[in-house]
Amino acid sequence: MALMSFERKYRVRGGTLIGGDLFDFWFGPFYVGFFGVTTIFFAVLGTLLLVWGAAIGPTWNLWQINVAPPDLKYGLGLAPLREGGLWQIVTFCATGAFGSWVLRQAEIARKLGMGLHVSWAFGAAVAAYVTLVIIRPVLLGAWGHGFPYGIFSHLDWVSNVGYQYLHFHYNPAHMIAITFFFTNCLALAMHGSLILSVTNPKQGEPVKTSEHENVFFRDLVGYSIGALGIHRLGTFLAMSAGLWSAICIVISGPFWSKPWPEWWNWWLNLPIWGK
Ligand code: UQ2
Repeated sequence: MALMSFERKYRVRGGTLIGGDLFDFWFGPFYVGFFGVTTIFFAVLGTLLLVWGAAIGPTWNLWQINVAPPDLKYGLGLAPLREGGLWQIVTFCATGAFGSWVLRQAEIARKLGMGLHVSWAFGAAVAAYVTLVIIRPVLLGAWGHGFPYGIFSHLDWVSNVGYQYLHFHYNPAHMIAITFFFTNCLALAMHGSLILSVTNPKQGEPVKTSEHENVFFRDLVGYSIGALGIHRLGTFLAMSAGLWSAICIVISGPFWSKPWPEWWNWWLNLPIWGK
């Protein structure tokens, strides 16, 4: 579908954060904007560099292709292209592309007079990525602490870093993050199924409305959070999951370098047990 009839009304000028009217136009159905241009630039360059990394690597097996960060000996300096420099530029491109996408979302929302909730929500996911490949490596003093760009290789990285702290599931921030991921699943399953159920009544019966949604959950659990409330809850749960994920990894190393199970010794070390 090219341009739907009502869309023309919403193709308004302004709302740009940078560049004024310069890139304030559409390419087919897509809004361009300054950040549309930078998104395309970083995404294309980063992707081509990953393909090049694969080409100079030992395999074209999709599962095994790997573009790794530099050795720890390079610290926070630039590494030769074939020894992690490629990873460094790809990381720069990815951060540039993700950041541009956040700002493009913000420009479109501003143009339409909407809130910036989508930008902030996506920003939480971007923050988790940036924490893994920039903030934590910088705090630890070497780009080599970033995760490698590859399917199996990043799985190996997660496993190795987990075992480095003996048992990562004892990390309290990791526990909180997982609790948010699971609760997010519960909330979306409840919400998705509720909406599908009210919009799919028996043959010949009218579609049900928000009254039925409220009554269903009041009958079931004595409480309805409301049509707007469930979306506030969902945004909160999803952003919290991303943010606590970022927290659980950024404290591992920079602020806690022992096995995570030992962190719980604070309980035995309370001054209330005597002796
Ligand atoms: C609700 C409501 C919706 C919903 C859902 C509920 C009409 C269409 C799913 C029910 C939500 C409750 C009871 C809160 C659950 C809390 C947690 C932490 C999972 O009331 O309003 O809108 O979709």
